[in-house]
Amino acid sequence: MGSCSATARSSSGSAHVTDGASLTGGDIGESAFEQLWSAIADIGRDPTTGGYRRFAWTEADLSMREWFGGECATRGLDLVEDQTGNQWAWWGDPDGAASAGVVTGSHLDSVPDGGAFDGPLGVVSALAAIDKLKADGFQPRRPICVVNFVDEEGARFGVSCIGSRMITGALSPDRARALRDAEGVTMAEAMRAAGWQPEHLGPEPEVVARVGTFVELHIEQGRGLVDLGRAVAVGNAIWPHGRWRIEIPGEANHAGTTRLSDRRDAVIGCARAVLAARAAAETYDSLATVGKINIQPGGVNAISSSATAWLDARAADESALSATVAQIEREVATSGAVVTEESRTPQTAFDDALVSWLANLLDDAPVMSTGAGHDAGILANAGVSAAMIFVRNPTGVSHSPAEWAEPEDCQAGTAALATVLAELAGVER
Ligand code: HGY
Ligand code: MN
Ligand code: MN
Repeated sequence: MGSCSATARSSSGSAHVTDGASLTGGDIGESAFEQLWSAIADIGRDPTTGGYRRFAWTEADLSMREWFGGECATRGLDLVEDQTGNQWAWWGDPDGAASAGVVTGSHLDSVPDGGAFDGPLGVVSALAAIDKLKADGFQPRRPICVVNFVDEEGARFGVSCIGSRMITGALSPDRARALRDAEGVTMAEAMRAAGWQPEHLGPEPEVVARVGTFVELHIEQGRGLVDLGRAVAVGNAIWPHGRWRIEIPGEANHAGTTRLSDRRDAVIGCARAVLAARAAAETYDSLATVGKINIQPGGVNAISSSATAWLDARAADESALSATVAQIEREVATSGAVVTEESRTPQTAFDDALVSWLANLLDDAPVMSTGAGHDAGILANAGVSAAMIFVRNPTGVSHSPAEWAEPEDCQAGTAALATVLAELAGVER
């Protein structure tokens, strides 16, 4: 693929990107991007925190899906929804072409109080890139698609990347249907309430086979690009990571009458689990976080009868990840806690040839790995040629309303994506 780069740079006519300042002025249609962006700015936004709560199959998520469908219709893209709810908007017939499609996009759901960019930046940039290609009179020789993957964050049902895991066979449909949210609603019930048929969930190899190449654009979730002074990078790998549920037993009793020596306080075990996660991460140079805790019965004047803590752990390699979790398991066992794996995603290497080709095409863009999970990683692990484009985040903060990208960097990302789509879809590969 690297050999394509010399002609690639000139044939698409797109702006060449090294940083925001080098973007050809007005090339992408700033107002088109801004219009797309502002149309979703208030959907699922909590006015108090400024964060987004766009959880799968909720009203906010359904509004985002409807918005996406409308934008695809406006562009004459054919919207196809698979049985899991992923939305695929095709420019060209995915089943009538000699080569499988060039797919981009990301997700529109969020974590609790998430930022505006994690997910939507990839979708909006994809639509804006298509606008640019259409305005340029570009005729794809391979079908191009913008995808919105359902439930990437797993904020509601606990398992991330439900949409891509399901279609690739990485998540069992029975398990997915039975996942419950905090109110006890199963995923099957939530889907059905939104008008879907969860009984049809399952692997969809014919859907995956339409994806010849997948390039997901995403806000960077750290400060790599800030430190490098670049607007855009290419992602080449994802750390192995997973989620574990820690159930800590206790015994309910009166806070004002129970002697300290007589207590079995689940919150003490929970505190031990939190500190064990931190200690294990320090030992193995990994990352371990307890970001969600459920304490029962939750009375100020009652000793807790049980607690559930969720562990998110990530590491540079599989053995460091396993060692991190094993150390935490040993520590929490002293409180009688039981640890259950809820999901685990192996180390992911994106397509090397695609990564080098992208970096070369995008003016020797830096190449970086990430500890964040993405649908691109799930597809790559299922054998799809995939890679990512990251856009600079000056705050370096993500999964928070502080997440940010400057407008000129959004333009740079869109320009980069337009270039990539034009090159990948402009010649048979
Ligand atoms: O949690 C993650 O890694 C991601 O942002 N979905
Ligand atoms: Mn995220
Ligand atoms: Mn994301």
